[in-house]
Amino acid sequence: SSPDSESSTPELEKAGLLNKTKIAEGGRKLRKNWNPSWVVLVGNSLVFFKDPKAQTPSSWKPGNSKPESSVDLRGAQLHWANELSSKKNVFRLRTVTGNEFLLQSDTDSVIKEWYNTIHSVIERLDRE
Ligand code: I3S
Repeated sequence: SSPDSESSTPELEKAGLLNKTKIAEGGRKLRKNWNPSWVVLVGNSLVFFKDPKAQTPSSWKPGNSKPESSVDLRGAQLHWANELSSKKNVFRLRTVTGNEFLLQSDTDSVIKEWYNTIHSVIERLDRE
C-alpha cells in the first residue's frame, strides 16, 4: 500500500475470536466473567464485539453490529499473565485509564499473533 494510505486511514490490522474477561475498571477490581468476543484491531484501538456466533444473522450485518466496548492502546501495557488464570495462553491488557482485560485462546499460534500485533501497535504509539 502507499505511504499515504498508511499514514492517514486507520487500517484494519487484525480480527478474530478470543475469550475475554474484564478484570478491572478504572483501577477497581471486577469479578471475572469470561465470554467469547469478536476482537478487531483497527488504528489505535482494540474493539470488542459480542461473539457473532451467539447472535442472530440479522443482528450482525455490516453497520448493524455495534461494538460492546473499545480500548485505546496508547500508553497501554501488555503482559503475559498465565498466573492470573487456570486457562492457558492468557495475556493482560491494561489501559492508561486503569481498565484491565484478560484475553485468551486455546490455540498457541492465535494468541501469539495477537500478542505480537498488539505489542507492535503499542510500541508504535510509544514512539509517536
Ligand atoms: O481468578 P478466579 O477468581 O479464580 O477466576 C475464576 C472465577 O472468576 C470463576 O467465576 P466464579 O468465581 O464466579 O464462579 C470463573 O468461572 C473462572 O473462569 C475464573 O477462573 P479462570 O481460571 O478461568 O480465569
